[in-house]
Amino acid sequence: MANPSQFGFQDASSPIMEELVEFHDHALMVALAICSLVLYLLTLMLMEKLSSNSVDAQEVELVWTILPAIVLILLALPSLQILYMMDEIDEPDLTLKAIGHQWYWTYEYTDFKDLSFDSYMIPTSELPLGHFRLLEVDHRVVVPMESPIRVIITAGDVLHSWAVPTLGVKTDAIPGRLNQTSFITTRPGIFYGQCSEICGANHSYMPIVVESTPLPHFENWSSLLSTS
Ligand SMILES: [Cu+2]
Repeated sequence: MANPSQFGFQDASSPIMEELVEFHDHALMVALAICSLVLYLLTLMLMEKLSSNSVDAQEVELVWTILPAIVLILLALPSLQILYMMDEIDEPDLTLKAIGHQWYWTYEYTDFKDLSFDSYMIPTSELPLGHFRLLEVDHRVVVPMESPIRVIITAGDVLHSWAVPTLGVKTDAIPGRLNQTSFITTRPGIFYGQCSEICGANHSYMPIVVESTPLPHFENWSSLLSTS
């Protein structure tokens, strides 16, 4: 989860998020190079005496047309690559259905034991010491780690958005429409997210908690849940 006054992304817990963090760093390096060049030219212009002997400068015009084009290609290509990678969903081990409601999430494991439960935020007054305010829920989404998970996302009333930053997932939940996304968790852990579409008065009070566990733990959890 995010630290107070954190500067940058959370550590990646899925391959897609690793790519996204890398792309973010790459884009920032391009921006740094551009800023340095512009700053250098600005100082140069302030230092030098102004002259206007460059009325006809074909070469420099050619350079400052082609160079930005190359920079744009350097940004667009990796961006498109990640976009298509995020779109790819092949052979998921598990399909999870997330339904946004005012103001809680309902989860259904429709292809696995037909599990279904609601996930409400734990109010601050009932929060155990050391737990995270506005982030903990009564029923976490438990998924097996290192398995491809498909998430089908929809809403029961208004627009919501199912987002878990450390997994690189953010998909709108739209009433009457099924949106699809997927992720693989690379390590066991508890990953926090929040509804990311302004959905009403209690928009801040419908967090998402994904718990990634080894497969035997997941099977334990699911058999406990299906018997209760
Ligand atoms: Cu919402």
